Amino acid sequence: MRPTLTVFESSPDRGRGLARDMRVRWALEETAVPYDVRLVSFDAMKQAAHLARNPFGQIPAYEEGDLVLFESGAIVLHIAQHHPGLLPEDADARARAIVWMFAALNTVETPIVEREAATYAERGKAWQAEHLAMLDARVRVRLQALARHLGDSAWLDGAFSAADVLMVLVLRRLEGSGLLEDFPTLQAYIARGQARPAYRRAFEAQRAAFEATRGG
Ligand code: GTB
Repeated sequence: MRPTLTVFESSPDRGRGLARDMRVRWALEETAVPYDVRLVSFDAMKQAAHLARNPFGQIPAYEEGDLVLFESGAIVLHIAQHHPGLLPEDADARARAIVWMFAALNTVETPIVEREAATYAERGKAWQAEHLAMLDARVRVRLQALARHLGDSAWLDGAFSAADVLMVLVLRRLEGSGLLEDFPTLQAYIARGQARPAYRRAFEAQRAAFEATRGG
């Protein structure tokens, strides 16, 4: 059953692959699953038809026959559980990969998103610089631990997995922040992910969608 992925009609990241549909696109490319795309406008995202797909009125949403899923991490896990290539066969190794999927979304992404929100929501506020310094420090603690864990390894736990799909894209959210520059291990890790052919295909697909909708 060919799945349909619902994504921004016009992504605010302007085709930089930072919106959360990129995780799902990358997972589908890694597992060689062809898919269709539905584009939704910001208005349509809050209408009943899309709320039936995602109760929070957000992207991504994923449909496969009668199955309708939201939450990018859960969608990536679903794809990884049903197609070979993104989770190890060995039960313990599979459990560890799933641990790292949660770590990417709960332990690493959370302070990164909090920091990102403060950069625009608190713009112009007297306390922003002090608050950002505190949030930067929290992100650095996570980056230090992650870099220590990775060490000389290519991927988070043995072979490339769905956890790496999530972690590489979570880390990409720090682009432009200046925080990654102190962590060459993590910069090399991100570059390894971006060099994968499946990543390139996913990136080009989301960029083409953005270019098409802006008339370019
Ligand atoms: N936990 C959910 C998941 O993982 O699926 C979060 C989904 C989510 O935040 N979706 C965002 C959304 O739909 C898009 S990805 N926002 C619209 C709304 O809430 O009304 C977040 C995102 C948006 C833009 C950029 N950017 O411009 O760089 C990066 C990331």
